[in-house]
Amino acid sequence: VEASIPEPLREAWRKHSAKEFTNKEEFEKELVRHIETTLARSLYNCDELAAYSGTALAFRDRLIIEWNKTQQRQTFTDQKRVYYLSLEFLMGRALDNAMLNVGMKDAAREGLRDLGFRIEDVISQEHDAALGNGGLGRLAACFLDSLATLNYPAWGYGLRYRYGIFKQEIVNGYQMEIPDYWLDNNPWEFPRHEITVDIQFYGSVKKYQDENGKIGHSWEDGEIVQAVAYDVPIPGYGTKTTNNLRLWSSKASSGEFDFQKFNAGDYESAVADQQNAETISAVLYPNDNLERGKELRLKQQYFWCAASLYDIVRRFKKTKRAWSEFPDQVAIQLNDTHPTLAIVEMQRILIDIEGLEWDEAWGIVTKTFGYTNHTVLPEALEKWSVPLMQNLLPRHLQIIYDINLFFLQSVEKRFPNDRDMLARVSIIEESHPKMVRMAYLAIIGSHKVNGVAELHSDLLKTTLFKDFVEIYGPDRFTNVTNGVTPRRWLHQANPALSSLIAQKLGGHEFLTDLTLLDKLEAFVDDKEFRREWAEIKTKNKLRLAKLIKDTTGYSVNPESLFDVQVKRIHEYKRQQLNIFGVIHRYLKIKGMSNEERKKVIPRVSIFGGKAAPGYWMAKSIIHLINKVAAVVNNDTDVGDLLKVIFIEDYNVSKAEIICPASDISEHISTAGTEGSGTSNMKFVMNGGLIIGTCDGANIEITREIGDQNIFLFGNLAEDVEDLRHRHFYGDFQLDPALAKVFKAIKDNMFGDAGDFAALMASIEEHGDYYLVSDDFHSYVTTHEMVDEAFLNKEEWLAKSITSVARMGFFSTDRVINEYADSIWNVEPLAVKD
Ligand code: CJB
Repeated sequence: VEASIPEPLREAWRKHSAKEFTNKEEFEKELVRHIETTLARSLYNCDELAAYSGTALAFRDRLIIEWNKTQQRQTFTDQKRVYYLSLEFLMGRALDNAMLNVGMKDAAREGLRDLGFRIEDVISQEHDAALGNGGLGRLAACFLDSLATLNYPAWGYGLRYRYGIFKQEIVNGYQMEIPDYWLDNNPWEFPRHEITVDIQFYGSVKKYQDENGKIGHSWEDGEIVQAVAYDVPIPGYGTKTTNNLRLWSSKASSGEFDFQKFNAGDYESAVADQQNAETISAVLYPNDNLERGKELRLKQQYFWCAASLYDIVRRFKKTKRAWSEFPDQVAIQLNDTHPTLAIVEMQRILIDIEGLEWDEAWGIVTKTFGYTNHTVLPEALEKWSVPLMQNLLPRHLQIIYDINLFFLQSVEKRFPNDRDMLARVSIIEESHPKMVRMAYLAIIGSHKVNGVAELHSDLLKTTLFKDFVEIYGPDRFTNVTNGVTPRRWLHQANPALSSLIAQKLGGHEFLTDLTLLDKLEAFVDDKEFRREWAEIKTKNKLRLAKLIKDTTGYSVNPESLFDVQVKRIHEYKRQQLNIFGVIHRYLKIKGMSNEERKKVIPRVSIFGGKAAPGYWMAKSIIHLINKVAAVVNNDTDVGDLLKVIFIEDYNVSKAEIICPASDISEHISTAGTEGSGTSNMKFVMNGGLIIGTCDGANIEITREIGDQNIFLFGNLAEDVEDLRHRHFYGDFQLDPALAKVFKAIKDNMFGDAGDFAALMASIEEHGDYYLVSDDFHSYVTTHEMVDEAFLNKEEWLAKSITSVARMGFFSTDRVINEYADSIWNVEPLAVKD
C-alpha cells in the first residue's frame, strides 16, 4: 500500500505531518495554543477546568499521532489481532495515565507551574469514565493497558453509554442514585461519523432457494438502528503503541426518521422514533453479579456485537484472504457471556451472507472465540427468554436451535441413553417460558473457556460446567488468574512508593516486569528503608484522611490502624460481616475500664461501594454502616479508639487514593463465591496487609507472599455446601457474640431496628446462606490477631515489604501473555520509530 503512493506526495505529507511535543517548552506552546484557540479562552479567564482541557488536548494530540502510526503499522503488518468484547470498561481518569505512559508528566508539571497551575489540581478536574460496575469492568481496563504496553495488536469493543454508573450520594444514611452524564467536554473520544453500521431488530425470516437449489434464509423487515463509532486512544507505557478502544453509540438510521409522519405534521412522533433508537446506548445497567433479563439489555448486547463483528469482518475482508484463514487473523475474547450473541452473529454472517456451509462456518467460529467466566453465582448467569429472543432476533434464535441440535446429536452419540445429560446440557432450558442458557452457548461456541483464579476455575470444572468437561475433555477449560496494571495501581496511585522502589532497584523497569520486585526482599532488614517505607504509608494515610474530612466531615487520626473494605456492596462479599464486627468492637470498648482502653489499638473502619439500585439488602447494609458511623463517631467516650467511615461514591479515582492508604483491607467473601477479586491485589501491591477468606485470588496471593503475611479466617469452600444444607434442616445456632450485636441493633442503638430486620432475619431465620454466623467467631478473633500484629511496627513493616516484593505474579502483563499464548495465539508487534 505504502509503495503505491508517489514519493513526492509522501515527501509533502512527511514534511507537514503533525509532530509530538517532546519537552516542557513545546508542551507549553501546545497548551496555550489549545487554550486560546480550541477553547477560546485566555490568560484572563483560564480556570483549572480550562487548564485541564488544554492539557488533555495537548496530550490527546500526542496520543493520536502515535495512534495513527500504530494503526498503520498493524494494517501493513497484517498479523493476527485480538478483539476484546466487553460491555464494561471502567477506565477512570485518562490524563494522568497518558502523561505517565508517554513519560511526560514531569514536563507537564513544570509547564503547568510556569503557567500558574498545580498539576494535581488540573488532573483532579477530570470526570471519571465510569462505563462499568466493578471488578469485571476494571479488569477490562487493566487489560487494555497491558495489551498496549506489551505491543499486542488489540482492540477493545464496547458501548458508548451516555450515562455511566450512577453517582452515589448518601442522604440520611440512605444511598441515592444520581445520573452520571459524563460526556460534556470529554476530550478523549474521537467521533467517527463516517464509520457507521446499520443494525437490524425484530422482523421475520424468509426461507428461499437460490438458482442452484440451495436453501437460504433472509432476515427481513423490522427496525434499523445505526451504530456510530467513537474511538478512544489507549497508550501503552514506555512504548509507541497506542491501541484503540471503539465504543458504539446508537442513533436513528436515516431511514428511521419517518418523513411521512413528518410531512403529515406529526413531528413529535417522528422525533420520538429517533429518541427510541438513541435509548439503546443511553445507560449502563447498574447491576453487578446480577442479570435481570430486560429486553433493552438484550438489544444493547446485539447492537454492540453486530456492529463490532461487522467492523472486524470488514477489516478482514479487505485483506482478500480465504475465510478459512479468519481464525489465523482474528481472536475474539468474550468478557463474560454478555457478548455471546457474537458467536451466533458470526455464524449468521458466514452461512446467510457469505454462503459458507454450516460445518465449515462453525469450525471457523469456534476457532475464533474464547470465553471468560467471572462468577459462579447463579443469579449472575445469563438466561434469555425464548419468546423475547424470537421477537427481537428471529434468525438468531433459529441458529441457536440448530447449534443446539447438532451439539445434542453429538452428545447423544457419545453418551447414548443418557437423557438426563441431554436435558442438563441443552442450550435451551425446558422451563416456562423456555430460556436460552448463554453460558452453555458460549462454551459450545468457543475453543477455550477460562475462569479467573484457580479455585474459581476448579469450581467451574467440578460444578457448573462439569458435564461439559466430560463432553469436551478437560483441555477446553483453563485458568488465567487475574491481575492489575502496576502502572495505574502502583506508579500512578502511589508515586512515592514507586520512586522509592525505583531508587532501590535502580530504575523503573519493575513497572514492565513486575517480578523484579523480588529484589526488594534484600532490603527488608534495612532500617532506613523501612523508615522511608513507613513514612510513605503515613503520607498516603494523611491524603486519605483529607479526602475523608472533605467528604464526610469526620476527622480521623492517621496513627490509627486503617481497615478498608471498598467494593460493590453484595451479600456474598459480606460487608454485613464487617459492620457486625465493628459493632462487636464498639460494644467491647464500651464495656472496658479506662485501664483496659489504654491497650486498645485505635482503628478506623472504612467502607465504600455502590449497591445496585434495586438490591434492597445491599442498600440496608449501607444504611446500617452509616447509622453505626453516626453513633460511634459522635460517642466522645470512645473518641479515636474507633471511627467508622463510609466514603460516598467509590470509584476508580477514589480507589487510587484509598488503596495506598490501607494498613489492612478486607476480602471476606463466603468461600467459593468470589471469582477472583482484584482489589486484594491492589492493596497488597501498595504495602497493605489483608484479612480474608480462602476464596478467589486470596489463595494465590497467600501462596505467593507466604501465609505468615496474610490473615486468613473462616470456613473453606469445600465445607460451604454441607453447612448450608445443615442450616436448611434447622441445624443452626446464632454465634453468641453475633447475638449480642443483634441485641444492640434490636435495642435501637443505631436507630429504628425495623430498618435492619430483614438483614438480621436472613441470618437468624432464613438459613444464613452466606455463613455470616458460622464465620463470625473466627473473623473476630482474627481481627484481634491483626491488632496484636500492628503493635509490633517493625514486624508489620517487614510483612508489608515482603508482600510487595512477592507480588510480581499479579501484573496484568503476565495475565495478557498467558491469554496470548494459551488462548489467542497472537504475537506482539515489534515497535519501530
Ligand atoms: N464480576 O464484576 C463482576 N461482575 C459480574 O457480573 C461477575 C463477576 C467480577 O469479575 C472480576 C474480574 O474477573 C472478579 O475479580 C470478581 O471476583 C468478580 O466478582
